[in-house]
Amino acid sequence: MSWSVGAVARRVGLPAPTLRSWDRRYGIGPSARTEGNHRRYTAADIGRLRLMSRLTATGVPAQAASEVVRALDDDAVAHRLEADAGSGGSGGSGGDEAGPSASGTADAIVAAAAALDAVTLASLYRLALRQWELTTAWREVLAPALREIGRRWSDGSLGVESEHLASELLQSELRAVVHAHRQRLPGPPVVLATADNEEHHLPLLALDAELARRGISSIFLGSRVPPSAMVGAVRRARPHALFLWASLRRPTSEPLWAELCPLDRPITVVLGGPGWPDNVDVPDPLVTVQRVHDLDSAVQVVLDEVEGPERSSVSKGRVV
Ligand code: B12
Repeated sequence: MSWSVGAVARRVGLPAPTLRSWDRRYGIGPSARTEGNHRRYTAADIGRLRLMSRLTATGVPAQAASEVVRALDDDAVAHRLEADAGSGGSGGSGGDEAGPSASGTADAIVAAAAALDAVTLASLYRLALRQWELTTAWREVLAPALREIGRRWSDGSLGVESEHLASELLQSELRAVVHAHRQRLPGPPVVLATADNEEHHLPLLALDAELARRGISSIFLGSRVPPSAMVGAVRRARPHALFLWASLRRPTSEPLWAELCPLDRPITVVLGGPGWPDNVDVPDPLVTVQRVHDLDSAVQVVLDEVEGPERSSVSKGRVV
């Protein structure tokens, strides 16, 4: 079954000239024409128009939106529309009435990464960071998209170049948040670093961005930080806390503690990421180790450290 442009315009609530223009300019059009060259839209074509309409309604430029829509197959478009309908036909978790769903935005990010579409990717990241609180955007959109990109890379359906592009552009957007809020503040900061063998640092950057937004100063050392440099920074900056990220599994005998200890003053070491073992014993009573499992709790632990927390439930030198 297929429909004329006028009938489709009424169904999707868009003017017929817009539909013709999307077809001519962006290739989002009907898959068939009559013998007289009139447009005939199928149900799948209409699904694409609806998705295009939702993306453009939330501020994604038409060109970028069309590239996302074209990168998805019919099933992915239908899945994305169903997910939106299931979440009330609009924003999903955290979205507004007219906005896209979190899962749909994550799908679009993965599709744009697969298509190596830098413009769309950057628009989608900005859209997510504008539409949701940063921690919600990370939890509901960005981290799920990254996990899916990682999954597709490991099953061979997506090249590592897509993973690099997705992470490079996300770094730029998160750094823009940091720069927009960075200010010189009194008091010892928080030092953020990854383990020495670790290139993954996007979660660390997300934490840095959220701390900057909340007016907490930090020293962001980034990835692959040699233990001696990390310890040098801790001794000089005298931070409230040291946050360490590890995506990759850490060695059974952790070399970091030998460098860090002994210390001359108490410090809380906050460990995040799947690379850390469940039980960590740091051989120094001045070190309190806290293990966190998501961005929200990482922010909370750092805030507690900076603002003078109730620490009675925390025992020294052990994971809490
Ligand atoms: C982006 C990425 C890269 C980028 C990193 C760019 C950068 N500057 O960060 C590049 C391309 C450089 C890269 C390189 C590599 N990568 Co990589 N990468 C990823 C990817 C897609 C996202 C990483 C990320 O940011 N994850 C963070 C969040 C999104 O995911 P998560 O850790 O699973 O989140 C869990 C928790 O940590 C928590 N959480 C989520 N967010 C936050 C935030 C905070 C603050 C806290 C506390 C908790 C928290 O919730 C989740 C549930 O438990 C992951 C896929 C994945 N699943 O993570 C692979 C992944 C981590 N990479 C992997 C691999 C194997 C590599 C390489 C070894 C590949 C290679 N052969 O070269 C190298 C490693 C180089 C090195 N020495 O570090 C594997 C790791 C497998 C393993 N456990 O050992 C993964 C899991 C991909 C896969 N499915 O196999 N990678």
